[in-house]
Amino acid sequence: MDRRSFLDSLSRGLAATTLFPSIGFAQQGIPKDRLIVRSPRPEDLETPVHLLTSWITPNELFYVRSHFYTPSIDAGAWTLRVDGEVDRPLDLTMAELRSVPSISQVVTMECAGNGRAFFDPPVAGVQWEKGAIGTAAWTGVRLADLLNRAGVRPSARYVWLDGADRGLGRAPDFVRSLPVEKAMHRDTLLVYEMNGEPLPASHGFPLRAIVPGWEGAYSVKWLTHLQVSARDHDGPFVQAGYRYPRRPVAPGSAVPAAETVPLRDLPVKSLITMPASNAVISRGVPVRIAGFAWAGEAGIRRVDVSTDNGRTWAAARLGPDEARYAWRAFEYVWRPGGGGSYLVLSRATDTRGLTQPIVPDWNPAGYVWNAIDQIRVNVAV
Ligand SMILES: Nc1nc2c(c(=O)[nH]1)N[C@H]1C(S)=C(S)[C@@H](COP(=O)(O)O)O[C@H]1N2
Ligand SMILES: [Mo]
Repeated sequence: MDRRSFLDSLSRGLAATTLFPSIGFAQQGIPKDRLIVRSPRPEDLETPVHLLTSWITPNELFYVRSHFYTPSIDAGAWTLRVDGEVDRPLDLTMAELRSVPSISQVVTMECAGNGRAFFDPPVAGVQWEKGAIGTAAWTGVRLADLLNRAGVRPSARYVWLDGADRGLGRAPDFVRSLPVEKAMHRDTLLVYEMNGEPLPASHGFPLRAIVPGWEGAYSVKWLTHLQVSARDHDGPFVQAGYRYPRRPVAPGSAVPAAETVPLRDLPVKSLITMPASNAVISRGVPVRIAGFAWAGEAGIRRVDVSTDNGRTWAAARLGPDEARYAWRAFEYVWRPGGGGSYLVLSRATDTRGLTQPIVPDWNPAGYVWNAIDQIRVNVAV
């Protein structure tokens, strides 16, 4: 399937998109006026979950997580440097990248800190609730193709990814380190289009990584430098951030770095997007409960819904749209027995048989909250 028909095939629920000329300055910010501002600058914007109504998230509704200011990049002057443990270092222009046959993939991206606001005791960091997640069709090239062109040496163990953003004040640069096996995986991409448009500035124009199934911070934006290395990067975004306790810890405790391991793939999780929490529903009318479920590198086997505080569960119907690393829609039609206030729960199970916990493990940075989701619905008496 060529790229255009691939994108056309995704168009269900997505407004028509236009292909823009490929080379130019960073796109002006797309309007993000419907998002929740967790920080205006650097930009941390959360999607209100009731706006997540389609399998593909439109660009103007896609959450933004940036540690530092969005760099303004002239794509005509921009190059990507590939060096380190390689036989032939490369300097690639955007025109060279675009001359390679492109591939498109629908991938769900979620910030490791999504749901941080729900941890008890509370933890420091952006207080994301449920909407630091979205799904897009990403178009670009395989990272493995570039690495093979450069000739990765047997000594290589990691690929360090660096973007054009700079640490604020004395803050260190945002650099992430990807194990070479995941970097060489055919599904790991460097992309220049998001839902058929050039990458918007907030999402990494002109080029970003897409590391499918793994927590969002691996998908480095505004890429300028890939350094292949025999060792892990020693910066704080690798050695301190995005790490998780090796064993479950008492809530509130301090965990030394030596007792942590890097976060990688996302755990199984579901999200009810409809009805909105605290909605008031008329009596006697069936209620459509809908949302999405995802599980990092695994697929979704089932989603169950409970309308009686988890005493009983019923299988939801899974939606028609599927892609290896994309969330799956679910739907359940509920006929409330009578008026009153109800908790509606959703619980996903992945293809490995893993299911969502009632209470996720507390961890000092508040990562990967994946409790069974819940909303409250009030049925008119
Ligand atoms: N260069 C750079 N890349 C980055 C970040 C950043 O701050 N700088 N944030 C990361 C994090 S934490 C996440 S969750 C995703 C968010 O991508 P989005 O803003 O396109 O949603 O980008 C990742 N890539
Ligand atoms: Mo993130």
